[in-house]
Amino acid sequence: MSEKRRRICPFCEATCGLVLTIDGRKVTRVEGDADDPFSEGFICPKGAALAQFDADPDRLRTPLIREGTTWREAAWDEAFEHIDANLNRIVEEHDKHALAAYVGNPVVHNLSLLLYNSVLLRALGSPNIFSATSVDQLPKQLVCAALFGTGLSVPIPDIDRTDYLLILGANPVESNGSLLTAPNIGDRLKRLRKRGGKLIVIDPRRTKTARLADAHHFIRPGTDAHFLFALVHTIFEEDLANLGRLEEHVMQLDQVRELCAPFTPEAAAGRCGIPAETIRQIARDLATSPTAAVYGRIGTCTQAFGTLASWLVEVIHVLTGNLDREGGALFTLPAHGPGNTKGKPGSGRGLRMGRRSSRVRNHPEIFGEFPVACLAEEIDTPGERQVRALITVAGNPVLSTPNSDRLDRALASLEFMVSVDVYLNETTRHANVILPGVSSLEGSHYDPAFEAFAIHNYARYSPALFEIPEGQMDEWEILLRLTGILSGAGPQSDITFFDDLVISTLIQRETSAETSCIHGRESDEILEALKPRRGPDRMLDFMLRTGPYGEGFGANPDGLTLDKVAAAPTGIDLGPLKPRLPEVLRTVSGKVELAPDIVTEDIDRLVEDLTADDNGLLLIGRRDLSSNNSWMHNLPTLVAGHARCTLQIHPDTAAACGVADGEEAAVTSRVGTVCAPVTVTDAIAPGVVSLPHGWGHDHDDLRLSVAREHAGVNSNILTDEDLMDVPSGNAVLCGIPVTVGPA
Ligand SMILES: Nc1nc2c(c(=O)[nH]1)N[C@H]1C(S)=C(S)[C@@H](COP(=O)(O)OP(=O)(O)OC[C@H]3O[C@@H](n4cnc5c(=O)[nH]c(N)nc54)[C@H](O)[C@@H]3O)O[C@H]1N2
Ligand SMILES: Nc1nc2c(c(=O)[nH]1)N[C@H]1C(S)=C(S)[C@@H](COP(=O)(O)OP(=O)(O)OC[C@H]3O[C@@H](n4cnc5c(=O)[nH]c(N)nc54)[C@H](O)[C@@H]3O)O[C@H]1N2
Ligand code: SF4
Ligand SMILES: [Mo]
Repeated sequence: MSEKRRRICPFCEATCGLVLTIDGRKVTRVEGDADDPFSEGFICPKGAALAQFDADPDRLRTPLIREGTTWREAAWDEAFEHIDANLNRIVEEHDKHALAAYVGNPVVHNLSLLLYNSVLLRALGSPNIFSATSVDQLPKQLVCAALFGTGLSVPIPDIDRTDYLLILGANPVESNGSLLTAPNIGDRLKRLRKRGGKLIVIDPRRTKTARLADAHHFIRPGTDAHFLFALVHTIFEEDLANLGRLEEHVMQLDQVRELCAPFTPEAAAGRCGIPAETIRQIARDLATSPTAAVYGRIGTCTQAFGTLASWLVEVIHVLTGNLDREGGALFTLPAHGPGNTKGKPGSGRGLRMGRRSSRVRNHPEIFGEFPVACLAEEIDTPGERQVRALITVAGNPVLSTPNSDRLDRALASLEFMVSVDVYLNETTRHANVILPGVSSLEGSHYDPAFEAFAIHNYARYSPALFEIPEGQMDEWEILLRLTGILSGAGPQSDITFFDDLVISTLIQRETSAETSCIHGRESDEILEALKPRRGPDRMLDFMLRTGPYGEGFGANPDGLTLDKVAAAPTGIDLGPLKPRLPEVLRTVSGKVELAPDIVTEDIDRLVEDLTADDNGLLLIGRRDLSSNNSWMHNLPTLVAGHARCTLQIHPDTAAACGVADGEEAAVTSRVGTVCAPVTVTDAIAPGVVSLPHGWGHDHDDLRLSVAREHAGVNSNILTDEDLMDVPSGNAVLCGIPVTVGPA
């Protein structure tokens, strides 16, 4: 007897609603949920492959302990005892500085990991915390924290209502959007144009998104900040700035006016390759359209001027009056109540960084982390406080971070490594113990992170579809067992004790906060009201009940609880985004601090770059609808058909380099060389080559039988750990100098 069950797709930020047909423990069909008002029935090949992931025989289900070059299945208790003995030995011989952690992207897509990861990291007791954030959105979050007070206060382009959308360095038709949860985005962009809106795309490739646009312009990789500064220059020069109601909420406008002086459209054009007259026209259109928004993502973040480019996006929103305006870019008000809904509305502590620095490169901490481009050197540079043990949680840094050959060697040299992961892959092969997560269908699902970046306020929950199989462990429990080990409670620590401690701490924080709806209440009473839930569901229920729409444990009886959200088949619609200024701000001044030092101090470097003499070949990446970073290549339908890991190159550039379509080319950077088959196409700018990341599954010792047949090459063998966006330390992954020739 088969039945249909609804489920939110866990794979990407679009969070599509799916309908799964299940027969016993088996998923027999996956479809888009036509009744989901948010995703409108949309599904992509990855969502459709959810059944394959669930059933993948290579997906790990038992802890593995490595003995030399072979792996042995182990009982959970033995695995934790092994970890306890080794981590404690290392901490005794050195101290907690010898420990490090790397947290990967799927943590944000997994409720258990998202809510309990910070508990583990606190218990680590070491400053050596790294994550995929610093090969991704860190510059944007840094800018938002500096301007608006928290790293989660990211203005979301209001694509369903805007009249003019400028997209740079993002290809949402292929990636389905990031820091922009807008399922079925291709149709949304088509509707934007149908209602008379304009779409402009700036990208070194003519992408699927560019093909939907009114205009597409090639840009020299890494020069978006020049282009955007020239837009700002034009807006001031032509007296087009019009802040409207923002005027009273914004400071340091005059500083921005002065800083943009060198960036005339002519000067920028020479560097970015977009004609000065085009730059002027885009500036005028942005300023004079009834509403407009700018969306910059991976291409504008993972580049040499990622912070400046991300900053200029927000400066343009401010100058054109589009920040916090319907049709412009607005702040969400998500149900789970993140930092910019807590504390005193309108002001706060603002951005704090640099409380510590990394040992080798002396890079300041941001949001409690060091840049992952510094991870290998922390392991392979001898000395006091050298990293000797690593915990990875849902991360594959060997394929996703710069100079991965060096990191691969560094991981092999560790004294001990633990991975919480679902595959034996390029990174986890270096672990001494792998602790397997469950299938995502065996846990409940909610997207606190992506609801905070959505174009509409929504609350959607999926209960676990299947029970956790005998002999497996939910990941929050795995993380609490590791927390026990790191806090000295031993390998057998009582999960319930730690879980109660975590929730009690959260409750106490709320009951003692003056602005909370449960201020002054007894903690025990709140704890009692959360029964019988435990783990992530209890935490989520608490967050929803104390969030901006929450029931407040009786204070607002019509408000949200997890029960209410769970009872709504396609979630609860909390309405379109609305203006939130000045309430959303958590800056010290209580204003939008438009020209913070951390940003403006980097402008000299950009001015210098304005006249840089750079004609060499530059490497960028790209994404494919059927792939997801490094870890979905073991699902047969996603690797079927044409090879995806090819080197795209313009015909003129190919001729100059002596390579031809279908042939192998050698690509060389300062740090490495890879060989990949060539795709010649005029959809990429001359002087630029593109290779997707996340491939290179060609080691003998991986348990990825399908991926190994479609190995591809690892583009991060070419990316360079010395190239960073200076203010944030984010890795440069777009615009790597390379040479190309026949293999
Ligand atoms: N050159 C280049 N490099 C890039 C990028 C680029 O554009 N160009 N993009 C960067 C970006 S944006 C990102 S986010 C990073 C991603 O970098 P990572 O997060 O390091 O890599 P992923 O490929 O997402 O690998 C995720 C890991 O989590 C495991 N996993 C998957 N699901 C689960 C689960 O439910 N539980 C557990 N425990 N494990 C799970 C997978 O097996 C895999 O080992 O890559 C970055 N690297
Ligand atoms: N199918 C699929 N979906 C995904 C992922 C995936 O791997 N596959 N990964 C997920 C993750 S972790 C993330 S962070 C998001 C990322 O989502 P997006 O930001 O949309 O990522 P990309 O598709 O890589 O698009 C980046 C674009 O920037 C362009 N570009 C490169 N360099 C520059 C530059 O210097 N300037 C400009 N203007 N453009 C440049 C590239 O050509 C590319 O088209 O996607 C998520 N969704
Ligand atoms: S776009 Fe695809 S992978 Fe992303 S949520 Fe929707 S179905 Fe899942
Ligand atoms: Mo990402």
